Amino acid sequence: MNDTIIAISTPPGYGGLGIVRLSGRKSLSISKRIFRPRRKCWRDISARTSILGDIFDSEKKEFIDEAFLAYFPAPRSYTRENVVEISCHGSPVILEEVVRLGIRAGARPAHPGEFTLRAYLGGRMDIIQAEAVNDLITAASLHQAKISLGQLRGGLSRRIELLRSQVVDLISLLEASIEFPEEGLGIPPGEAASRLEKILQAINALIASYETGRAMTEGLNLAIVGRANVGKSTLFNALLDHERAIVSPYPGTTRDYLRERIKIKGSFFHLIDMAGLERPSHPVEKDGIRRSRELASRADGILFVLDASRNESQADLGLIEKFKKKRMILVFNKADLPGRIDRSKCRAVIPTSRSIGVSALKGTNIARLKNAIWETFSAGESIHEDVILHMRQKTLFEQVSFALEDGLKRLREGHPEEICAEEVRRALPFIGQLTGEIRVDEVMTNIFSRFCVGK
Ligand SMILES: Nc1nc2c(ncn2[C@@H]2O[C@H](COP(=O)(O)OP(=O)(O)OP(=O)(O)O)[C@@H](O)[C@H]2O)c(=O)[nH]1
Ligand SMILES: [Mg+2]
Repeated sequence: MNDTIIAISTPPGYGGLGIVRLSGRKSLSISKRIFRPRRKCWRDISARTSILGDIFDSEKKEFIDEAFLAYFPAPRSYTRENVVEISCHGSPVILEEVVRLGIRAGARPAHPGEFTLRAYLGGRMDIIQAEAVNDLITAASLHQAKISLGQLRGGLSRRIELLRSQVVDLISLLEASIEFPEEGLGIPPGEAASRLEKILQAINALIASYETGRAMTEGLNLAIVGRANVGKSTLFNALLDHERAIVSPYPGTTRDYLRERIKIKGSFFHLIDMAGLERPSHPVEKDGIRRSRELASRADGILFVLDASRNESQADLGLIEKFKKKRMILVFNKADLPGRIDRSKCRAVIPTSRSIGVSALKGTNIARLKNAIWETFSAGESIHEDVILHMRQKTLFEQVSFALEDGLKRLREGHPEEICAEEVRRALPFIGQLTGEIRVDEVMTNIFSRFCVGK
């Protein structure tokens, strides 16, 4: 923390501009050895305004580039230390030379994410906000960027703070019931239970939002399931918008599976086209079918395809039944042909699922299906800032939830307040780890190593 660090903060490659950043006590004095102001002298430099000058190699007595320099004195800077930003031309050769000169003048190369690490250690942001910085930079869509910006501004942190104060309040009320039972300072078990339930509801909603978060960052796996020849590969191609999979009138066309990514309104989905789940008529098919079953059972969701131009069979209904526990959309394909399937009979097997009629061949209703996919498997538009984007956060929220659930259980079983308070108290360290108030070094290293150098 005592070192002054330096790094190129713009992406590698050629660009109109390139920025070298320094942070630490000696940022300005190091800058003075490599930068010469044109008109103003150093004395006149005012905080957060740019001055024009030249990068100068004092050993070789050569100019390297023309540049602007801005000074952000502590604590009103990104890291809360003295920060200097030097905007040069966006040439990798120049930028690397500026860094080299800076190192020669006493700075040290920054590690990945070290500027943000310092912002966190300096108390400028908590760890949720630090994670959001990187999420914002790497956002896959404007929608995710908005969520990350909300978290960067402390939206999620405030919710966690509220959660902590609710938990702490509850613990003190439970403990007051133990110490001052006569004086009415405590809380009746019924009210404690209903408070816990409310807190749990909020936490569980956050945990559930991780699915949406994962859809935004990594993408969810959706298996296209159905019997042979119902049009799975045709649908796969229609959703991808190009002829990726082989389609033919003969059942058993697809044997190996195919996996391709699509993006719907900022969320990613990996579509998996696979062999039809049918009795195999060829030894190779047998293996394909075994793999299909495995993939379908591991998928995050299922597009179940039926041929609407034929009567539903027992095999169709049996298959839907088999994957009933999964989130699913029933797709009645071949809607361009006269319909023979009894849709309500199929829907009755899995009444909570959405269903939609499409023609994969003609492209009818594919846009509506995409929207249904987005609404069913990603949480759709209802979400704003409170989406969990990281497994780390989800796991900690789960630990908090377990502790509170145990507390609730004890309350309901009529255990003394003491025991309940003890269970609820177990949630606190996990809440502390969420915001980074309780620091686990390994976790910190993991978080900041995902950053680029210069951020
Ligand atoms: N009329 C009509 N025919 C379709 C439609 N979708 C697919 N087909 C036809 O149905 C036949 C089978 O299509 P595929 O996409 O290969 O079916 P599949 O489910 O992938 O079949 P397997 O890989 O063998 O399990 C082809 O002749 C397609 O042209 C549709 O919406 N309407
Ligand atoms: Mg196929």
